[in-house]
This record gives sequence, C-alpha cells and structure tokens, in this order.
Amino acid sequence: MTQSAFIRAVKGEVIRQKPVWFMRQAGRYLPEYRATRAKAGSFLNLCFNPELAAEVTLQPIDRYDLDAAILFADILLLPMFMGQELSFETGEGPRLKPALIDEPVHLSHDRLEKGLAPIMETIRICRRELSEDKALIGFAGAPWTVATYMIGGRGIKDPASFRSYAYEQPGNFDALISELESATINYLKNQIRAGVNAVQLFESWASGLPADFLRSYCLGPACRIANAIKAEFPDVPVIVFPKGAGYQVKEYAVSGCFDAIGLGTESDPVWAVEELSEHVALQGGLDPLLVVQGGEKMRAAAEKILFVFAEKPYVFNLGHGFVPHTPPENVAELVSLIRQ
Ligand code: 1CP
Repeated sequence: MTQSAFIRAVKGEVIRQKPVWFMRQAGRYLPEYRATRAKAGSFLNLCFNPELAAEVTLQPIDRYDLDAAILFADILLLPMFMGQELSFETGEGPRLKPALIDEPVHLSHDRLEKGLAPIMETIRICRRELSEDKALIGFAGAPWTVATYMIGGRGIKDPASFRSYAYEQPGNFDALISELESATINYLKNQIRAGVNAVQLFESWASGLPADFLRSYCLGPACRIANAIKAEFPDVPVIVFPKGAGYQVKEYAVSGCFDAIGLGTESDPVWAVEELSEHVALQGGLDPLLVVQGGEKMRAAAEKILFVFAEKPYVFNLGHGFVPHTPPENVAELVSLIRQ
C-alpha cells in the first residue's frame, strides 16, 4: 500500500500541504450522522452495527475529502466488556454501572475479544471502501482517562479529582490501570490486524494532575502500550493526545515512545515547535470553538498554525473534538484553506 500523506507526516516527514483530519469529525454536528444514528436507534446500536458504523466513519471523508478517517466507536466500549454496564442517557452522557467508587467490580478480559468483534468488522469494511491514499485511524482511551469514567460511573467536570481513589485504594487503582493497560494493548493490536493504519491514544483528562502522578499513571502506561504495539507492528504509527498535560507534554515528546503528539487547545504552537518538534511529529491545536465562530477569526488562527508548522512534520487537527453545534460549512471553509 502506498503511504498516505497522513502516515508520512506522523512518521516525521515534512509535507508542504499539511494532511488534515479532525477529532469528533464523524459525530453529532453532521446531518448525515444524525440520520444514520436514527436508523440505528441508539448510539450503542450504531457502534455495534458494522455496516452503519462504517457508514458514519466514512461520512466526513465523503463530505470533506480528509486525509484520514477515524474508526467510529468509543473509548468506553472497553469497560463495557470488562465488567461494567454501559449506557448513554440522552443529553447526559455515558453511565458505567456499578461505579467503582460505590462497589468493587471483578474486572475480566474474557468477554473482550468477542464483545469487540463487531468493531473489527467495521474496520474491515472501512478499509475496503477507503482509497489507498486515505488512512484509517484506530483508537482507544488511555488507561487513566478510561479509569476516570469507570471510577466515577460518569463524566464529571473535574476528572482529576478521582486521583483520591488512587490515594484511598492504591491496590485497586494500580490493578485497574494495569488491567486497562493490557486490555488496551490487545484491543489496539486487534484493530491493527483488522486493518487500521495508525492508532491514537486519547488521554483526554491529563490536566490538573500532580507531575509524578501523571508520570506514573498517564505517561508510563501510554509508553508501555506504544512499545508493546511497536514490538509487533513497528511500522504502525502511535499518536498520543495528552490533553491538558501542560509542560509535561515535553516528557511525552522526549520519551521516544510515540511517533506523534496531539496538541490540546491550550498548547501554544510556537512553544510546541520550539520544544517538541525536534523529537516527534505534531498534530492538532486549533480551538474547536473557533470553527463554531468561523470567518476571519477561524482563518487567522488556522493560518498562524500553518505558518508556524510549515517546515515541520505536522498534521492539521483541532485541540479537542468538534462541538455539536459546529456549522458544517465552516468545516468546509477550513479544509479549503488548508488545501490552498
Ligand atoms: O450520537 C451521540 O449522541 C453520541 C455522541 C458520541 C460520539 C459521536 C459519543 C458519546 N462518542 C462518540 C464517538 C467517539 N468517541 C469517537 C469516534 C468518532 C469521532 O471521533 O469522529 C471517538 C474517537 C470517541 C472518543 C471518546 N469518547 C473520548 C476521547 C476523545 C474526546 O472527545 O475527549 C471520550 C472522553 C469519550 C467518552 C464519551 N463518549 C460519548 C460521550 C458523550 C462521552 C463523554 C465525554 C465527556 O465526558 O465529556
């Protein structure tokens, strides 16, 4: 397979016209997504229906001709098969029951492979339908981020506060992180066997943690996951997105564990170029709320990013996902600016 511009950039090549994809590109802001989701009946039905999940994976590629598709699934499908019950209440986000703060749960890997088999089928369909110049990105949540949902049973404003669980129940917490680490390695390897061309680890809740905690429970597991993947699939790039890790993003960069790092909205692109670019390829950074705004403000911020990263290996993306009320026409304008 010829390597796509996206794969070449995450592997460190400087490409003049920057490749582009977007976090949450396949989600709620697209009318065609809402139509397919209605057909599926619910978000989880959609995740486990390979034909329909492949359809929504490919929708943003059809609409915007992006360089990469991201598998339509969710980071919380893993705990769903490790011993908790997952549901999505409309308008309220995910629920995992029982929450580990309320009740200890026996975590097991036995059901993972069978439970996640439909996701592998989605990957096979997508890879069959995508042209060779388009990459398919697989993903998983990084252990700490997934653990915050498992501990609390839901998303909250300050997930970093769940470190108190680690302080109060160190044995349970260490076991949880290490179970998630090995389950994530298996899950991502299976995604690669099914056909994804790169994988991204989402550490969406890296902010607000003490430096040593972040080293032990975010960077450490992410690094071991990346190394385990590299040992079997040395050519498949691993991207990590440690959102909100602040200056510690540099520790991710110099660790040598990752091919590329996703920059959060809070990252200064000039700092990132100076401190990180000699170590890894970079991706992302544009404030997703500027795409809601559109117009001159969005264009100026995007142009600044393109200017700053012009001579570096860089993939255009956001600093977090699109929000639901993003106007699709602003996305189209952004893509055409990047393509100019
Ligand atoms: O249709 C709907 O109402 C469901 C909305 C939705 C979608 C479209 C959820 C619920 N998950 C997804 C898909 C999804 N989630 C993808 C694939 C599609 C794409 O990105 O285009 C990916 C990569 C994720 C990853 C994910 N899920 C993360 C990490 C990235 C990030 O956005 O921070 C997290 C934290 C989740 C958990 C999750 N899934 C859904 C919700 C509402 C949440 C909670 C988010 C929160 O706590 O704020």
